[in-house]
Amino acid sequence: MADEDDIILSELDDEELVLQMMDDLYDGLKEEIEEAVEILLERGWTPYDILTKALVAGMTIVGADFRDGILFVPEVLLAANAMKGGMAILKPLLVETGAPRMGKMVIGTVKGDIHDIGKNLVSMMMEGAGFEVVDLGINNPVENYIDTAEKEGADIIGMSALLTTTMPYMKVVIDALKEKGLRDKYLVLVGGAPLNEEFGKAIGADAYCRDAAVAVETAKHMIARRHNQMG
Ligand code: B1M
Repeated sequence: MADEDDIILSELDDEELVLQMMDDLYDGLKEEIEEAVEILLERGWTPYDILTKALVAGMTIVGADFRDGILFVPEVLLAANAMKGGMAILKPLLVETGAPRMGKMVIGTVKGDIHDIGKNLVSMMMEGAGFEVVDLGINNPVENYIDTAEKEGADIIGMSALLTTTMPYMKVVIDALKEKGLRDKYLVLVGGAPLNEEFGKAIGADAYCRDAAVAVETAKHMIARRHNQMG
């Protein structure tokens, strides 16, 4: 629908374009988000900066208005869909090929929880850093984590939870690992907006990861330490 108010994204400077992306994400305009991501890439932005400074920053605004009852589930779904459109363009760029193999991670969102944007971001960044990632998707019971980690010979089990009601399930998975005598076999990393360092410690995870970049750094550091210990 072209009218005189139509905004030509390519004519905006970087700052205006990022603000416009936040608006477009808020309005769930997937095509506009995809176009803007392409424009920023052409202008030399790194995929990571586009993710964090435009897409994640925009989603934070959506989250605040969702919390405050200004936005509702259908609108947030559209915003999430628009964000995924942008992420799909960035994924192959974040996932470099030929990076040395760092280790293997099985990751999924826990049972009862269907939020997957943050988890997908972690998967992408981990792959970009040279980890092999087996993505279990959403709503995962204990068996999915443990059976897949065993079958795949994973080094790391990653869990994501976005709801205060689902985050305790992470402990269920960790306790099941303990019961099976498998706890020390895996590094268990947890993340998601409602978690914090203390919670990670309390449930017996190896580390809480504030964001995807921290997940990558923590995984690299812990895998290296483990290799050194074994060596
Ligand atoms: Co939901 N939701 N939601 N939601 N949603 C939240 C989480 C909420 C905080 C919104 C709010 O009220 N402000 C709130 C939870 C409140 C609480 O628990 N106390 C909430 C609610 C209540 C709900 C429903 C119950 C709403 C309803 O139905 N009435 C419902 C629950 C459904 C369910 O899961 N059973 C629901 C549904 C949905 C949608 C389906 C509409 C949609 C999800 C779409 C999708 O994911 N495909 C949605 C969305 C989009 C959100 C918000 C707005 C955004 C989440 C997001 O994608 N953030 C969210 C508000 C918020 O978090 N501010 C909200 C962007 C993403 C990049 O960040 O996921 O935090 P995040 O991931 C970060 C880090 O946390 C970390 O790294 C990521 C990247 O840096 N990280 C990890 C995440 N996982 C990790 C795993 C790791 C490591 C790091 O492993 C190693």
